[in-house]
Amino acid sequence: AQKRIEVAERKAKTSIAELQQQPLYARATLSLKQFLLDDTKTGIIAEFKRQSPSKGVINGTADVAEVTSAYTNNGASCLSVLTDEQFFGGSTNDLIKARVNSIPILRKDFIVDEYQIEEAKAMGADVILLIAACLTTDEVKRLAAYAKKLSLEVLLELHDEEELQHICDETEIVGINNRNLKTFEVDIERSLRMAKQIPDTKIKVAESGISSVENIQLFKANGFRGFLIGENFMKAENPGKAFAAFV
Ligand code: IGP
Repeated sequence: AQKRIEVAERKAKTSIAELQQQPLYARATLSLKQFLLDDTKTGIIAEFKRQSPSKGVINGTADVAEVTSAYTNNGASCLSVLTDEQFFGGSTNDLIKARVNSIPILRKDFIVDEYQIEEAKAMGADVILLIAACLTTDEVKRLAAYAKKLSLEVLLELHDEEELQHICDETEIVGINNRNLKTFEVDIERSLRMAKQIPDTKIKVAESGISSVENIQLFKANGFRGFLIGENFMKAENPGKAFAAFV
């Protein structure tokens, strides 16, 4: 299957050899899969997101180390940190600062090549996001295999039925984005329908627009193990406190 969204290539500043020398590159990564399969944990992937194309500025003052530490101490199973600057106001530094925590971290970005996977490893990420809409099926296979070689796991993100073809042996964790990438509309029913078409061997993650414990119960009842939540926490002045009150 073909990709449907074109992502502009970025200029590489640092060589791969230099990335591999960075202090966090050699650390032992954590397994998101393991954290999501642990029934004693919440399954919540708590996101640090300053702004978004649909909402504009969500939180202009939150401190990344403070917020991600509060997420972690109150039971998040994983952290998601936006590193895309152009649309989400994130940065490599945000992820490095979140690395004070000992739970898996997802590098949330538009990954289209191996260089960005090397970068993810160098900044201390454990998991990379591969968005089906930005990639061909062959690219997903190739990039997922590359991530595995670096001991990184992959969250493959789908947002409609046509993208189910992007699931492959190399992608063990599959996210369904409840938010339509073009209209920004949230449709949970569509996600539940799609989930039925994903093999049971895959770990399913529900993404976006989750704002209640009832939402999570519904996803759980439909076989989901992970719940990616950003805005619901970030829109609060103190996102860590909002997380603590939620769980
Ligand atoms: C979080 P929300 O609605 O809880 O803030 O959503 C996350 O799913 C969303 O930020 C997201 C995203 C993405 C951002 C999902 N897929 C791809 C950037 C790129």
